[in-house]
Amino acid sequence: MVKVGPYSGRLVIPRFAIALWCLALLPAQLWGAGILVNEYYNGSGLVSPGTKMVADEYIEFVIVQESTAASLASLSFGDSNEATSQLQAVFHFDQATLQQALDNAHLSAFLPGTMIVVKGTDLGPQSIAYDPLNGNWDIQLVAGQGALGSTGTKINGAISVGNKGDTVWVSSSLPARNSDTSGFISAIGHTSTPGLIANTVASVFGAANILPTTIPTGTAVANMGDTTVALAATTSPTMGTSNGGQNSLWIDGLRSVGLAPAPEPSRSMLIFGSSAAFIFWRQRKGGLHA
Ligand SMILES: [Ca+2]
Ligand SMILES: [Ca+2]
Repeated sequence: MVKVGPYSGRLVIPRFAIALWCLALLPAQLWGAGILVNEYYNGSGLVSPGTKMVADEYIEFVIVQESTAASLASLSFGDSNEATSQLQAVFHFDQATLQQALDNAHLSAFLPGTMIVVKGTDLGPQSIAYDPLNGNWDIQLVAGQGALGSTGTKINGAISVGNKGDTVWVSSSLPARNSDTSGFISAIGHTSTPGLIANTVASVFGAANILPTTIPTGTAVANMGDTTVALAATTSPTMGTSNGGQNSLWIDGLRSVGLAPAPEPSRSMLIFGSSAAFIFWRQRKGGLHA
């Protein structure tokens, strides 16, 4: 990467080398997409045929950096068993559905502050009328339609939030086995008796990412904070909208950055700045891998 210029004799460091060095500082998980688990709801229903998800439950994600349909579709997400000892369901977003939402909005990527809901069949039809430039920031995918079970893994369960415990996660890679958390980029959960997965989430992302309690049906676990997670159990779920308090202030802030009419170089700097803040937060949490 470093060479001596043939004519001047000065030490020349090619610009691409500097760029590569900067990019090498970015964790691999940040390349594809930036997305965090923001809330999940514990219902009492059954799994509808063909959906692999309890019909009255949902998971809510928030996008924290611009993400294309392809990058989001390359991720895996799911839950754990009630004992939080192993992964239970493994899902992925359907790329064509995400692309349709982007086409509806005339955008090439989902903007920071966008919310993606994956829900059971009892919670209304799928909604991909995405239009953040006019205030419509959420899309809602029905399990079995815009969000699909990943059959390429040996883990083939249904998303079913447990009363005793659960963890909901996003991974940059398809888990190789039901204990594989190596690709996790975000996870939250609840349990008073943590198993392997909950313990790993607490050690990688911070103890605050596991709410130390059981929850009854009809209860959501919601992040009331920002990238510094502050979980609360609530009987007032907010499917597809921010969770109030600091969570809403943070997401409003993400949206204002995403909509800022900045020229391209400034916009890149903003994105780099949010990435750097995200990395700092991840490093403060104690690392990326289990
Ligand atoms: Ca449940
Ligand atoms: Ca919410």
